[in-house]
Amino acid sequence: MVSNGVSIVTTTWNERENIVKLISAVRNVLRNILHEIIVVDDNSPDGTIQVAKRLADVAVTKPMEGQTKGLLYGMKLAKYPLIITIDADLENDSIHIPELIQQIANFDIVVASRTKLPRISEIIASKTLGKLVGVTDTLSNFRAYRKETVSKFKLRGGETFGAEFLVIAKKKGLAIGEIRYEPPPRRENPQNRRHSQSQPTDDQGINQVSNTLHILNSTAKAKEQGTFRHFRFRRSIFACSSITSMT
Ligand SMILES: Nc1nc2c(ncn2[C@@H]2O[C@H](COP(=O)(O)OP(=O)(O)O)[C@@H](O)[C@H]2O)c(=O)[nH]1
Ligand SMILES: [Mg+2]
Repeated sequence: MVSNGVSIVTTTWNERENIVKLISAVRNVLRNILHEIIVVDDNSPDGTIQVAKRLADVAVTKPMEGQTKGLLYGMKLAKYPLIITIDADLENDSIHIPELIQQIANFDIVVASRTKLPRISEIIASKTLGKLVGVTDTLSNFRAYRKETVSKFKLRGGETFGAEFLVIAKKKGLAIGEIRYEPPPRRENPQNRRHSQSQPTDDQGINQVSNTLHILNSTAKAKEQGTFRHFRFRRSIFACSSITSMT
């Protein structure tokens, strides 16, 4: 599969310096493998797109919609049968790409999970949805996908698109694999990271929790209708709700 090529998809918001480092690291890791690098930028004010246009194979700007819509957009542009999604801020070390490529031979989706989850919303997702799908870091967007898998899915595309994708994949009986890595320290959260000053990082955590609850809730409904037969949903939702009410 890998001999047919790998599409690397990343999204950027004010990553002018990091995108240079990321592209150089990815090119180095994939120097013997046919690949393309796709950058989806939401018109970052720091001019990331000009740098990306010079260094990436595909660099596009689009209206401001956030990271996960950007990933979906970039995945649709991918020309190779294997897609790797990776953050541009260097928190996902491209050194793990070969392992993802190796593992995708055995699975339909492989998630690179962090061994330490810094946000409470990520821990909640891991302890609930994670148990459901057998992945410890459901909100990690550092992943390998078979392109044929991605094109079949209809997704809500919120902040937890990654988790939603895993639930649907599990329901469809796709094979989900995982590799684990120790993440570097999380970077600071400057105000200019996100496209909207009204969407600071705290809100991102709340969005993640609310989307996690939404996905659990829809999954529980699907179970009632007999379309999904996994795990103890009530316990998951209870755990999730009690933790949310504490935050
Ligand atoms: N296109 C686009 N990319 C974004 C947006 N917000 C974040 N990103 C990118 O998505 C990746 C992960 O974002 P980050 O803020 O680090 O998320 P975190 O690691 O979950 O805190 C980085 O490459 C960001 O530059 C956005 O609104 N639009
Ligand atoms: Mg980050």
